[in-house]
Amino acid sequence: MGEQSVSKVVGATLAALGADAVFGLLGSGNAVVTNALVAGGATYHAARHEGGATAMADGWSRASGGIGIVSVHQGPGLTNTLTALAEAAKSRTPLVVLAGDTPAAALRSNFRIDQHDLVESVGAIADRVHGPTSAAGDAARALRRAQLQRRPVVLMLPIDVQTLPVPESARTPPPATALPGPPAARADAVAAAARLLSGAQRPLILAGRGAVLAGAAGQLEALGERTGALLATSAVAKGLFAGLAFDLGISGAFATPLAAELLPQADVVLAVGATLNHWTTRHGELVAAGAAVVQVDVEADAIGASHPATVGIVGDARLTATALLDALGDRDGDRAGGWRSPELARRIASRRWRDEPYEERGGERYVDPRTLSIALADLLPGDICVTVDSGHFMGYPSFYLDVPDARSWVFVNAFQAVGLGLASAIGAAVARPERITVAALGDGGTFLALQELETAVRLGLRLLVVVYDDAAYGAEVHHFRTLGEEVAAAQFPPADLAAIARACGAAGVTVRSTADLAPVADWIADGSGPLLVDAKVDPDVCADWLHHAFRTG
Ligand SMILES: Cc1ncc(C[n+]2csc(CCOP(=O)(O)OP(=O)(O)O)c2C)c(N)n1
Repeated sequence: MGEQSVSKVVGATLAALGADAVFGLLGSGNAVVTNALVAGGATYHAARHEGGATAMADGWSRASGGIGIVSVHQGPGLTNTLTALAEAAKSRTPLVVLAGDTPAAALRSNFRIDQHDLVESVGAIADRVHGPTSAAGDAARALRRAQLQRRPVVLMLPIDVQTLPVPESARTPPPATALPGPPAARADAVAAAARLLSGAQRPLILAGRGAVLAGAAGQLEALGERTGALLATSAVAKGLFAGLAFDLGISGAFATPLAAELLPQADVVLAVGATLNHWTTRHGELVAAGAAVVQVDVEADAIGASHPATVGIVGDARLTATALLDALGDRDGDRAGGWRSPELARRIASRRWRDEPYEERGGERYVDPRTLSIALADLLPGDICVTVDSGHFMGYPSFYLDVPDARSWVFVNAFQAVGLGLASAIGAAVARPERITVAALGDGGTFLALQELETAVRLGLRLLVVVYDDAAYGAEVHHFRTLGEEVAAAQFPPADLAAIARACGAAGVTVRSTADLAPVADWIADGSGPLLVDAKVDPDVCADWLHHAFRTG
């Protein structure tokens, strides 16, 4: 074997440990490590902006369950990742971000910033490659920390250290000690929760991102059957209970009227990997004041942080659900209680969002965003992935587009940053190239990420970009209008996004009525590469859910 530099050993180590998809933007500070990853068997996907690369790795990780790898240049290469990095940190997405760094002694380098404090300030873990003898172990540690702590780890690679030769004896990481398993719940807390659940008349299981990350769907479904509980998810965990008769869908601002009626009737709420924040509870309204709340979370800090918990269980969602099943088994034999009934199942099935009447808006110039979404849902196959950006429009895909499971729902809104949806969708599409990925965006979010249309085309992805185009930052317009503020600064002249898509090499279609969707049906049947649907929606339609969102307190 020829001489191996630190960069080569870091890339080779990550590849050997299973690094799969790498998203990045090349500079001198990350070129060698990236090439070493590829030489080791990983696949590199070039983005057009480091923020895009990071959001792609986030979307890829959410859809695949793997650890996403990002590769960026030092200084500006890293600062460009920050918004997407904050989203990934808040969403607990495991990523390893390889970032060049200025040499410790290069005090006057243009690229110099405090990279460590920068990334820690947005919730990522800062780590570094220390030198030739530790390089392999440093790389292995970054992967391990990302996996264990469910967060992005930024591994700094100082460019002077990168080129140092690694002695033969240090080219492989020290043997891995087995990863500690996820935390198991305390038996007394499980017993207390089981007592509450077995005494419940109307139990509810409310699952969040923690349940998705832990892969707890099956255990929670069994727990629902065992206790007669109704099921619901936070917005980010949509799809976890897809297809189940007693799934109420999303709890929170996006809850159906029937869900909003039933959720506050629960007398015991089992919140699993869901922090019961003001989005999920509609500022507390969806949890009855007298309801007992059992909260399960891997982090002790999360217990009771947003909503008081009667019983707190620090533990992994899947393991805790299994422990609860065991505890309930001992207590109750085969008797299932709860409020499940064929009649309730029928009501739930007949009161989905698409069954709720609305007054059609649109006319010659505009398509009603609800009608558009329902029509798209009817055209699309069942096995799709949906990614949702941030903005007023985001209720529509959340209401009307169904996904087969929670890993097919990429809801990038933990940081509430507009503009991450397109790149996240690209990452999700890379993870599952055989099926259609829908990127639901506003026009504002589309313009913030436009350069990645070229990436989607270059990668030949089956991506349906649906732009709810109201020629405005609609969420801001609707909010400030009610406050009597001037809104012109948030409004724009019409833009031909379909033409912009075509200029990037994608297909593009402008939609003002469902009749304009014929090319979309053709593309779904046998299209290749991305299609952008520029749906001109009425800028004056304001969704009810926005009133919940903008309430303070
Ligand atoms: C990066 C970022 N910039 C600004 C905001 C403030 N903001 C919240 S919603 C919104 C409008 C988004 O517009 P668009 O994507 O067109 O969706 P719409 O609200 O019109 O449906 C803006 C600018 C934000 N959340 N994130």
